[in-house]
Amino acid sequence: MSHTTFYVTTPIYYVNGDPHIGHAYTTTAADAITRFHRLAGRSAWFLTGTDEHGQKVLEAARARGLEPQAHCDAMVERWKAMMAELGIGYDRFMRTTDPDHVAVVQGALSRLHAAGELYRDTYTGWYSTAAERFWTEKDLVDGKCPDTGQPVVEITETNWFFRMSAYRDRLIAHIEEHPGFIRPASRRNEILGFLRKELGDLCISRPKERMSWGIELPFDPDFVTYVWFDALLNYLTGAGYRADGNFDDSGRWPADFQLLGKDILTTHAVYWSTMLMALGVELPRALFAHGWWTADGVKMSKSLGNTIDTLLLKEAFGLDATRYFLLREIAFGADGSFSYEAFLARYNSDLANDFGNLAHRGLSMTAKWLGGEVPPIGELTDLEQRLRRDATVAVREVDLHLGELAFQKALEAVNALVRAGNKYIDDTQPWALAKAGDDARLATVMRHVLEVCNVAAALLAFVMPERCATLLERLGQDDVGAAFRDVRERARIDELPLDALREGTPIEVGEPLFPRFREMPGVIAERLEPPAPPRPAADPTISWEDFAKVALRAGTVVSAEPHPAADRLLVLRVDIGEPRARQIVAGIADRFRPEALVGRQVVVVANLAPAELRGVRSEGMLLAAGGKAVVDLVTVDAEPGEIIR
Ligand code: ME8
Repeated sequence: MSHTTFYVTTPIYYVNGDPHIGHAYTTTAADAITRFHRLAGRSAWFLTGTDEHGQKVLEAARARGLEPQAHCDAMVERWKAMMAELGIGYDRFMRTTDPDHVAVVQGALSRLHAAGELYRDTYTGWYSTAAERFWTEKDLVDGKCPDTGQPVVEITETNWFFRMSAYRDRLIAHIEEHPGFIRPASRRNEILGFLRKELGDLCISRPKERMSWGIELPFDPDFVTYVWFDALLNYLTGAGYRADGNFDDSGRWPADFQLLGKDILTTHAVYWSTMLMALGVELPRALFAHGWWTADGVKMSKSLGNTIDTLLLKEAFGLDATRYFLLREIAFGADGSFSYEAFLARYNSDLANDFGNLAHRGLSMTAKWLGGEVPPIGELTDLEQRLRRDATVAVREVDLHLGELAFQKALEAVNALVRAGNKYIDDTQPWALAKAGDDARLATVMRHVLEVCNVAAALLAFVMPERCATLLERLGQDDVGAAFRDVRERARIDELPLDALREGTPIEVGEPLFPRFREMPGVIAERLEPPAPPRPAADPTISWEDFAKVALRAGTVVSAEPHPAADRLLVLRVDIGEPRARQIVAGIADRFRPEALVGRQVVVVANLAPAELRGVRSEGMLLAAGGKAVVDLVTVDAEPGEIIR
């Protein structure tokens, strides 16, 4: 079977609570990249869904006094509603309780059992319900689950195990030979480090007497399948893999991109990959682990209840702006802290002032002075030549960055073109041309403005499907895909993307696409606290030479733990691109839990003289916002060691 369809997946979400911005984030990213490929004319398939078995969901059902299936049926509607509200065009919404998936899981288990990949054993370990997994004693942090910080219980029981350890060397080799397999690159070393330490076998069952909400093991009816083993296989069910181990002819597998939060990279990179190896199925082309949306430096999560409701954002700012913000605000791969103020600022700058303004200026001036039709192009000056080059660059950059799922950079590239379009209006002053009666030049200028709108709308449609379709329609383009392909084709073969509109086509002005917000929309303002007190007076100035003495470097936190002797301090190890990670003692324990910091990209003052802080050596300092009380750490999306100025 050959791979013919671009296939992208999101994690399947636990139905133990309501969806929030984190789930909306991964799902929107997957939707956007799928739309991009579809607009480009490629066959694409997008899988998302819900993870319904296991203890966590069972407990949520009990808490509501419902049978688990009834609980799941009700919760799934909320998840589907969130996705519908965000314009998510999935091809299948997988539920792990779907009969075809249950058959795939049981088929896979039977084959692994027959092949000797599974064995029965008695085992003692620390079980975390929150993470749905066992930990060894040494994994625990302060006696709690290292992933979630929640309590664990010691359990001894007989279970079925998968010989995962046998695949360790093969997996290490695969990761080393396929640099694009684990992305972004910074995460690859994390997984390799994990694998090089030690890899045990994986417990893949739960005794029914303790937890019966799961898929029964086909060869031992006393057990159900471990929720992760069941859940990961959903990606194969969605790819047309059948219970007998063969694929249908849809050509989806291997997946092009499997998107996930960095919290579940190990389960994917290690459990999933080794499961596939044991099943004799090719590994996906890329696992992309994105960062976390945080609140006050802590990951937003259902269990902590510190989440943002994406539907509120949509209600206040609209569907397109919400999708745009999610993908534009933070680099896909890095963490980012959410604030409504940042949302408002981003909306007003990129969408109201730049994109919306360009469209409104272009359409209304053409209606006012040129009879409301796409005008002809006359002689070109350097200004038009430059704009044409800018447009070609924007199209190419979007393509390039999306190959790496660098949504932020792709959107920045379009925004640069939009800003160039607005500057072009300022430079050419169409109002002066109209006044002087220079119709030929006015036509050329307005045509270029409309053409920039066309390119920007075509390029942004994968993120902002509604408003971009509206803008294209106003320009006389009723097929978004055709407009998109035309612009790309023109950029590819060096025919200029600014000659795409048809002269004489009527245009329509309409209402502004992104009206400016002078203040926070009411539905959000009601939830916010009173404004912070004004900032202190200006700081004294220093010379450039003084500033240049400070060596700032990008770093990644590789470990974090409480200081042995001071509650306010944490002891971090930070990779700043040197052979050995720096040990840095930071007074941030009031603000951050240690486990929330691992993987975080920070800025380090690298040439600060080392000091002992309450008996622990500190070899540098992290940059943070906030005076006495730390509000957030300064974050940077760059490789460890990168110079910061
Ligand atoms: O882990 N920031 O489900 P889950 C960014 N069922 N993304 C976030 C986020 C945040 N603060 N919070 C959640 C599970 N996410 C398993 C997966 S897959 C075979 C099984 C997103 O409901 C992110 O994609 O806990 C993360 O990986 C996922 O939601 C976890 O969802």
